Amino acid sequence: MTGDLFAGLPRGPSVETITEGALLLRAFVDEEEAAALMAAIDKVLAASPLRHMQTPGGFRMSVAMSNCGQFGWVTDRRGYRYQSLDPLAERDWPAMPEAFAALAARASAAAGFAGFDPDACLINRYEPGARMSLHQDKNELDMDQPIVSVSLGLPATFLFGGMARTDKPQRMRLESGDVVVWGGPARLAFHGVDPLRDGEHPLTGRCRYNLTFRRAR
Ligand code: MD3
Ligand code: FE
Repeated sequence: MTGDLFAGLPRGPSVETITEGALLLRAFVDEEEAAALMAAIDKVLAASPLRHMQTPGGFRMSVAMSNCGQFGWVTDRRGYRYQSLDPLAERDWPAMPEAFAALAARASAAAGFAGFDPDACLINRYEPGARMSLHQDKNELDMDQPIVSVSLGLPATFLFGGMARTDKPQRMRLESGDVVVWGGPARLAFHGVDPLRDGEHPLTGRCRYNLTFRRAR
C-alpha cells in the first residue's frame, strides 16, 4: 500500500531507454518549471490561439494545436507543412519563449544531442477523448535532428510503434513533467496517443498539453 503513502508526492527523476535513440526522462520537469511553462503557453496562445486543424483528407483533428518559434506545423486540405505564418492569426507565430528554449537545450543535451537548436515548437492540447493516430514525423528537413517532447497535465497512453505502420505498438504512460528525446534510429518510428481519459490535473485542469520541439528547416 506504499502507493497510498506516496500518492501526491512528486516523483523522482529517472531515465529509461525506450529503444535505440529514444530516451525517456521521467519527471525531468519539476512542478515549478512546469508552472512557468504553463504561463508561457498561455502567452503564446493569447497571440496564436489553439485550433482544430483539418487533415488533407478533410477530417477535423481531435487535438487542438498552435505553435511558436520561427516556423509552425500546419495541416489543411492542401497538406502537412511548416510555415512562418499562422493562418488563423494572419501573422507570424509568437517567438519561442525563453523557458521553452532553455528546456529543449537541457533535455537534448541530457540525451546526447549537443547543439539542438529548435526553430519550431508545436503545442498540442488533448481534451478527454482526443487522440492521435499512428504517424511518422517527416515534414522536417534534417532527420539527424532529434525531436524533444514534453508532457504537461493529465497522463496519456503513448503508442510507440516500430519502423513499419503494421508493427505492434508498445504502450507507455506519459505523465506531467516527462520528457522524451527521439533521435537516431527512433526518429522515424510510428507513434500515436490513445484517447485521453477524463480527469483533473492541478496544473492544467481537464486536459493534457504536449510540446514538441523540432528543427523544421
Ligand atoms: C517519436 N505528439 O505532435 S509526443 C506530434 O503526445 C506527436 O502529442 C504526440 O506525435 C503527443 O507529432 C507524441 C512524442 C513523440 C513526438 C515526436 C516523435 C514521439 C515521437 C517523433 C519521432 C518518433
Ligand atoms: Fe508525432
